[in-house]
Amino acid sequence: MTGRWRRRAFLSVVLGAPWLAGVLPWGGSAEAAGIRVALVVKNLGNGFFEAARNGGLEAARELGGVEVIYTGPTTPTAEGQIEIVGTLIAQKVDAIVISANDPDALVPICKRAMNRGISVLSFDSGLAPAGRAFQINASSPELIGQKQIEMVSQTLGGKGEVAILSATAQAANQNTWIGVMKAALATPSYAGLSLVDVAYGDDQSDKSYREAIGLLRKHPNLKAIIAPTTVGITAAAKAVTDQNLVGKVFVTGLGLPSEMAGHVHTGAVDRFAIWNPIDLGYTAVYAASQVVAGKASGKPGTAVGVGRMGTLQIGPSGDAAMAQPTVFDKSNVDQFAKLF
Ligand code: RAM
Repeated sequence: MTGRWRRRAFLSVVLGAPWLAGVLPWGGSAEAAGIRVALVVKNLGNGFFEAARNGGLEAARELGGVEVIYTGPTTPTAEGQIEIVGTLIAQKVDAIVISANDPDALVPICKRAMNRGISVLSFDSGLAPAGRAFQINASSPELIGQKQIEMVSQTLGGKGEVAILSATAQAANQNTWIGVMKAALATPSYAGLSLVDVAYGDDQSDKSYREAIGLLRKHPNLKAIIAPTTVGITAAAKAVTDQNLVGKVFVTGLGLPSEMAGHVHTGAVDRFAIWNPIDLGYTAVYAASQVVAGKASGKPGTAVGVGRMGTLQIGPSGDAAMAQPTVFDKSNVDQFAKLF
């Protein structure tokens, strides 16, 4: 038991009340027992992570006594995150919840954090098991990958050339989904679709846009771009629109209804999918707080209570998955665009 853990255990005994739930016996500020949870995202300025931050803040408000430090590099690099984690170690935060820009490069610094008694979890884009207690996946990686092939097949009537426009080449989440997509494309159900290219826009709008234009020029028979990233899908839809290819080339993948509604209405996007990023951030901060408080071990095969999201089951390999991705089209995009 580390010093911090001892202190927490001691506090919970002394207070004799569920202090994590923000109910302090003297009715004072919960800050006295404050847990500091750092939410380290791939990069700042990404609407997906901003929605996750809002969910994290909601969990902190609900729990009381939890402070969320929302941080990340300006561009999605492992180096930027390594520097940030180093600073968080020096600041002695209680937990680090990270969407990693590289599953392996972050492991040594995250191990150092754990050795100093900091709870480390990954969410969204996972860290290799050696670098964290467990990984929270928004949904099952298989479902996310398959859903994108199912969508493109529905839009194209099962036929045509498709290309993938991804985030960074090291992103564990996108790489897992691409692996599932390739496997699905190799099955007889999708024999009419051919994957002609995979490009990387690094979750930067300008680079994603340039890469999308590059795909359109390089593959004159391209029928669809699948972008498994909220940044990439927006840039690809804009590229298709600017090139006057709406109706000829369709864009699909993972997007935020708030960013995609316009493109769905113009027809650049027929359908796309996503899970609720607010719920993901809420779950991540809630789970981390529970581990810090000693209310959950975070060990494989155990469960963590996550407030309004119920219970997170940690699988045998230390991975926990949340809900199914939802598909959005003209019928429901406006309704959800108000939320995320
Ligand atoms: C981008 C990021 C994030 C991913 C979403 C779908 O915002 O790459 O990691 O989960 O897209």
